[in-house]
Amino acid sequence: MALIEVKVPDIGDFSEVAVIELLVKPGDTVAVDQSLMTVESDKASMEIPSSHAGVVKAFKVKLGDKVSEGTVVLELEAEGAVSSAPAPAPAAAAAPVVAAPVAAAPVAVTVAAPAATGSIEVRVPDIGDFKDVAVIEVFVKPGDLVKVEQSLITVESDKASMEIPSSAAGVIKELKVKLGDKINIGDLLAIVEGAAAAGATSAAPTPASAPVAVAPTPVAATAAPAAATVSAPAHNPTATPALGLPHASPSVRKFARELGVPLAEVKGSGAKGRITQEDVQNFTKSVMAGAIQTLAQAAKAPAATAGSGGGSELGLIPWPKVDFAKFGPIDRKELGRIKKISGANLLRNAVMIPAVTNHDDADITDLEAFRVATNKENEKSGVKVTMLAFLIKASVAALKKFPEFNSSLDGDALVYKQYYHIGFAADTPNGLVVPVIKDADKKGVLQISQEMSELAKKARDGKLGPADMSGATFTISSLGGIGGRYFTPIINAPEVAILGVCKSQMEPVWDGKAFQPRLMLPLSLTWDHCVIDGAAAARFNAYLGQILADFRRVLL
Ligand code: CAO
Repeated sequence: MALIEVKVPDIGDFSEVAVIELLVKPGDTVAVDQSLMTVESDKASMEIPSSHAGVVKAFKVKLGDKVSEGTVVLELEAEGAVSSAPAPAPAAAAAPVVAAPVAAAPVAVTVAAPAATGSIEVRVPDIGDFKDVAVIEVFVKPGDLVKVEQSLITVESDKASMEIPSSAAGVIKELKVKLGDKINIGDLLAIVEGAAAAGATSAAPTPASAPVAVAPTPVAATAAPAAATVSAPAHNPTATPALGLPHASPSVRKFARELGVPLAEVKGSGAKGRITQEDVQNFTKSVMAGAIQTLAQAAKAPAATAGSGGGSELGLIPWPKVDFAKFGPIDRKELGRIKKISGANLLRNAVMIPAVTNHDDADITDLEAFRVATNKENEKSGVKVTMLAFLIKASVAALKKFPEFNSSLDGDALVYKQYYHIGFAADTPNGLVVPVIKDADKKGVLQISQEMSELAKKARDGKLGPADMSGATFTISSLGGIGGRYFTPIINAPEVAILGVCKSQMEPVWDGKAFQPRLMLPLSLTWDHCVIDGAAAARFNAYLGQILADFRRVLL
């Protein structure tokens, strides 16, 4: 495979532009024309495309580096030396390859003209290679007073965007374009009723004409630079719309538009507050989370409103947006896949289930002694009997006695399951997962212990498959090996209850005559009040406690 040097293509008048965003990383497979990085000057931002398809071997520049036409930006192990660049010989293995630019430098546009009065046609100037570019923003309306160089519209291709300025001063009489229109060089944009001090007139696409009056201002990744460029000039105080443009690359702007995300509401986490694709994704997620909450509220609305005639809207204030870095150093780390998935599930379950938690204590003095003795006897077998395995077995007995705890809601019906698959929460370096012991009612404590230890290892190694984690009818979350007294676990929908267990400890327990030292296990049972009543939950916990205190009760 040939090693190819990818260089900065002809980027027009721009030189020494800063690399502000790397869009690929070593090891990535890239296609011809795929954007590799974004560079930005004070007037434009543009994405540098790959001249070849292949695998990125190494970057030759880093964030903040200044590059110009011809700078080697990365090395590519080419899959096939097919270049989109106009010049280089396709077969030239190590030859420098220059990709076609994706964002044309602003090109001289308008011919300076004497002051004009009367109707003046403002046309699309020379916008380089771009054809059929879409109008994505319109800054002015008929009746507005515009100045020369004031931005009228923004156009955008998939790789760059730019503002088209007015070539004349005066009042907009007619606007000839609207959002979504595709425009080309020479197209009529507006009729301006010329003011006495009018500047250039026609936007004749004739760069040869010497005096350059107006150039389109690329705002590609722009915002901040565009604001500086377009609005800063003192003679152009009315070009305020450009000030509000969010700072984002063209592809991010396109991405946001496809999702219907208002960029103005997205907080950028990139350099100079630049909005990245991830910011747009995070914004979408936060909106979705809000929507789920509202849906949950809406689902409950009939009950809530029946008596009171109100309360159907959540009416929450927005999530606080805090610039944490203002208060001290921070380190931002994106959530992993498991955390994202479990977070979304936990949020839904927490919001949608009217959950109540009952706390109780179980006397496990004898059970623990039995467990320790069993482990001593079985030392050579390699299987360690765990308290959690006993809890699974005891829970099955309680689920059999109180079947609604082993059920799920399905619309208006309750589905009672005749099988007992018990999930157990496992803490892994990547987040919380819930492997499931299938048919726990048919298995002994030894077998459950062994399966649990295998599943827990698989969980830690990130090797659990969907089958290992599905079908649970009831879940146990044990923090017993870690500590704490009680907690309120969140139900793992569509289950209707979950048992939380904390660390057992010796406590003085009154036996009617004296305090006795007993090993007490804290239990926290969370249950869905749509399905289960408080009395049933108290009975479930009490029964569970009785079994744990004396496992012979399972036989009764
Ligand atoms: N009280 C006191 N000690 C306990 C105990 C309890 N309830 N449960 C376990 N222990 C002790 C054990 O005796 C063992 O001690 P030794 O090492 O001295 O023998 C130690 O804690 C570890 O126990 P274990 O090997 O039996 O493991 P476990 O069954 O407690 O836990 C697993 C296994 C997978 C559940 C656990 O590793 C885990 O991931 N727990 C966290 C679950 C979690 O995060 N829940 C919260 C979900 S909600 O966010």
